[in-house]
Amino acid sequence: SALPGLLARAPKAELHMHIEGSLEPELIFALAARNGVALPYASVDALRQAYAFTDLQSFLDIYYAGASVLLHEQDFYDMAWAYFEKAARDRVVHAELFFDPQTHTARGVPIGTVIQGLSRACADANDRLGVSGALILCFLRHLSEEDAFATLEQALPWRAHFIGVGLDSSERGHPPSKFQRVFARAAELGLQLVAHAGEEGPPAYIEEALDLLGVERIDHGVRAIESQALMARLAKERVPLTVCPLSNVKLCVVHDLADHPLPQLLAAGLAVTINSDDPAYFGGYVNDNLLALFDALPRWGAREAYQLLRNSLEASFAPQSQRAAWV
Ligand code: ES4
Ligand code: ZN
Repeated sequence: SALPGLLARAPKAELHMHIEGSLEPELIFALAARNGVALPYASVDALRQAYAFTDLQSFLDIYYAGASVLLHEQDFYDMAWAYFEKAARDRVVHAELFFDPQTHTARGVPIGTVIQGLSRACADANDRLGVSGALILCFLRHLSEEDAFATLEQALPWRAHFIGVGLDSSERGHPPSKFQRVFARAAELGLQLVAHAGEEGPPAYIEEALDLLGVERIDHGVRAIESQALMARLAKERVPLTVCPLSNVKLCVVHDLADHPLPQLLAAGLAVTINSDDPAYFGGYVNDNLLALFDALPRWGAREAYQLLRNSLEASFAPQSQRAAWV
């Protein structure tokens, strides 16, 4: 069919990807050698073999270990530039990148090193690849709200270099309510607000993210499928869900793509988008996600493809003037 080509060539936005999750094993080993960092894996292949996850936590343990090779501004630049080159090939016209400053500041890397490296890659992606990039600072929810506050304050000298804040890491036992005050502070600063909710956590966490944090989009949100009332609300309010199909399979959130709740979410009128989450760990970039999904869902065609890609552009935080040129 013509669909794979259409999906690959159509302009799209990527709204849910963790830049540390784009570190390919080859780049992890190259940066480890460049920086003299010892890795607990003998080879690229041995590291890739470890990518067999049973849940979110089993992934996060390896993901934080991989990020330990990032020390200098150039390392953050090289990581983000490698992602933008792949995004451009996938016809991503706009990408909003999550980054986890606490993963780096805890190892003694200054937050300015992280933000400057990533921000310079965004500027170059815009100039050389025609991909507009923006940064969203994520708080690690397994750490305290006090630690999140300190991170936000440390980032303020670079306020102009990021557009919003998010919430990621271990969801269960760390509800959005834990971060109500720091999100209120971020809102005062004029930052956009998003949060991971309803990946492993219950539908109530999605409601908390909306009602207590005031988020504009929900990252994942697939467990909304368990609550008819919540589904109706998300559809009525057109709250975008940034869904990551290959991630959901790799972390055992869904059994396989053919069982994914996406068809029901889309049919119920939710503004769902397709994203890669941690592309180096979960089996591919945004077009790999789209192709695998449409392959697993034979009832989906051009109508669904158009809707999903239009949703991604409309749900982005790009200025209205820029979005008007896309849709
Ligand atoms: C993540 Cl898939 C996922 N969920 C929560 N936090 C994350 N950080 C990176 N990937
Ligand atoms: Zn994520």
